[in-house]
Amino acid sequence: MNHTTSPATTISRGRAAAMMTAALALSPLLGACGSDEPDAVSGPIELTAIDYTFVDVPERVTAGATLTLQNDSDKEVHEVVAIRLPDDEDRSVEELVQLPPDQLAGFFPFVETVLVAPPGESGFAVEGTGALTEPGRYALICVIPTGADPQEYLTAAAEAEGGPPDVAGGPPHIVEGMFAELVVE
Ligand SMILES: [Cu+2]
Repeated sequence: MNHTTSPATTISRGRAAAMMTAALALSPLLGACGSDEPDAVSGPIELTAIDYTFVDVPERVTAGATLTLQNDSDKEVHEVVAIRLPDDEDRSVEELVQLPPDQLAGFFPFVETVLVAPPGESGFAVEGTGALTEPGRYALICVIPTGADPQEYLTAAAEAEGGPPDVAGGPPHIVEGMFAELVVE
């Protein structure tokens, strides 16, 4: 984001200083009462996929919020696999995506929804409806092989009927950093 053309730069220095003072005065209050956490977003949660991360992932959403996925890559197909992590799982998503593939696969029964989006297009649900209905902590991951041919992937995914598509490619996009974490309340 380019801040150099922000309207804030046109605010007079005196006004900016006054706003800064007000913000500083408020911050101890916010910290003291614990209300500095962002409010939960009710959705739709419009995620954007780029090579190789998710953009605009809120920290907290309300139960029932629906995910959408826009793929802004011009070459890679992307997905968002939303996994409702077990309550006794306390490792971060960053730790979980480093597990060996067979251990990571142990979380696939907890998949709530999967959206897939071809390059430059909006996504569609291949599992669930996009809605995150159950409160808890979620991992959002993309495990599509790096460099996979989009059309080949989509064809293989349709043939696999919910199983993992068998296509040529490099490591899954989680290895490139394509994962995120959010809380449904
Ligand atoms: Cu991806």
